[in-house]
Amino acid sequence: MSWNTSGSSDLPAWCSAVVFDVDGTLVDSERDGHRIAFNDAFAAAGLPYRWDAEEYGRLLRVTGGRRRLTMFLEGRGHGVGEAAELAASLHADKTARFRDLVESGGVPPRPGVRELIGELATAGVTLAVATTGTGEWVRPLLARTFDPGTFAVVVTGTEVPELKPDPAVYREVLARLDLPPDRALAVEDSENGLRAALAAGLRCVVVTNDYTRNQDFTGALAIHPEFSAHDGLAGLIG
Ligand code: XBP
Ligand code: MG
Repeated sequence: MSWNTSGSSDLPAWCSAVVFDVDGTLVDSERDGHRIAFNDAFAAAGLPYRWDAEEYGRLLRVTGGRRRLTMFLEGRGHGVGEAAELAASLHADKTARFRDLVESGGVPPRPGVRELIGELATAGVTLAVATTGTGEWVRPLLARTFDPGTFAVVVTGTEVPELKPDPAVYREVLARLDLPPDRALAVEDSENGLRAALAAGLRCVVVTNDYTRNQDFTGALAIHPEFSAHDGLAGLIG
């Protein structure tokens, strides 16, 4: 595998690879995507729970849909074992529903993302994905949103033992790229994602959204409110 050792004119020489988060970063998927699928799964199971947009924002502090469900159900008085079992079946149904939404084109990229990815690819930067999301919907989402072969490596929450803020997913990406952490830049939208990237030794740029705007991004290389606010590749870093 060969690396961009000289750097592009707009990116520093250390930046051989850019590793993107998915939820909230490549796509605005939470409030009008995952949340709706969770609520439809509750309804289909005959459960009275519904997550409004505000409550879902608080629940997002727990990464991973299945973990989020388990914690919520335990908080609603379901016993530990029962909550875990119910969370597993609800999450399987939710995943199928969200995958259907992805396949119908209902989860578009954030504005400016496709342009940025195109610029990075043209500059010879290796691209990868590190997400907590489930492989069953992540891979079809990437396939329908980006050109084939855009990402050299994709690691999902299905393939790692611990989810963000644990660094496992970033470590796995670096291992598969055979790249040291100081040669890669992470792009994240949340504090949990930033912590995961930093703990794995990557530099990290944060592009916030409505759910994450007020989180603590201490340690980020740069913080932006949107992708379209960037001035090309250099604007992403600085
Ligand atoms: C994303 C998540 C995921 C999604 C739902 O975090 O935590 O759980 O909310 O997807 P990040 P799944 O953007 O930091 O990777 O239901 O497939 O987990
Ligand atoms: Mg995210």
